[in-house]
Amino acid sequence: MEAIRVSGLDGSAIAVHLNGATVTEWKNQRSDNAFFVSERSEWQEGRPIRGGIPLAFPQFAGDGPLPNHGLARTLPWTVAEQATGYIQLCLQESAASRELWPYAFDATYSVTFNASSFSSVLEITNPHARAAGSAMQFQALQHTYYQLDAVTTLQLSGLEGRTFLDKLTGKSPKQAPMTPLTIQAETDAIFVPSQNPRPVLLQLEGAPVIWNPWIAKSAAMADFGDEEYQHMVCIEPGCVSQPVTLEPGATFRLEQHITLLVC
Ligand code: TA6
Repeated sequence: MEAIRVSGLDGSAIAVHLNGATVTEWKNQRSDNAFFVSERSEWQEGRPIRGGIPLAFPQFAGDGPLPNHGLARTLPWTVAEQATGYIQLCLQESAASRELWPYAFDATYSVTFNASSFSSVLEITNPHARAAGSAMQFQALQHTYYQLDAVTTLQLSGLEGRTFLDKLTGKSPKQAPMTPLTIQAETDAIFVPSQNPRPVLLQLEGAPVIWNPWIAKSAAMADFGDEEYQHMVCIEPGCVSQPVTLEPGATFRLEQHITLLVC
């Protein structure tokens, strides 16, 4: 599965796959790849890539009748526009998508980057005319995998005291501690929106999902190395706990902005 390589300023570059519009690399001023990709990832059309930024749409996880994380991450997108430090991909409803989900939609995924910042915006439009069409409801998320030296040294600030649904204990609401979030065991936390969202280590809007499979879940995933949990964390901006209702003619926008803290 060939990647599209886009060059940016100051030696920066990204790699993106038409399969799911999945960004798998961001070469920046601090690393050859800020994103984690499993050495055991599958690289087949129609199969999810284990790493980078898989897109979850119109469903998160197994919350409904669709495959895990919906259909966007395993359908072929097309390039709409490309320039230095920028690429935009698009996906429209098709016979393949209608088999799984009976709604018309127009999706675009725009990535803008350089050697110190990376932004990716997922936009979903309900193409029906305002008068004639019907609203559509969905979840959407950018499932971003970050490469880490050691997950046990991660301090994730900006979520102190926030409410989250714990997927490991059946989504019961819990309160995050008033200290930076650390990962010391399997973690699968769906944060709910807050009135005053703050930058979460990497500037994120909305309410992220934080995930690390830890030991047992890593061993259970065929496309994930047993020890790889030690060098990754998923910080996933999205609308999960409160699905989106999109009226005819309206456009939903989910942004992710990553700024390298040069220290
Ligand atoms: O985002 C967290 C999560 O929903 C986990 O529960 C785990 O299922 C992860 O996504 C990966 O899902 P995948 O379908 O890519 O194996």
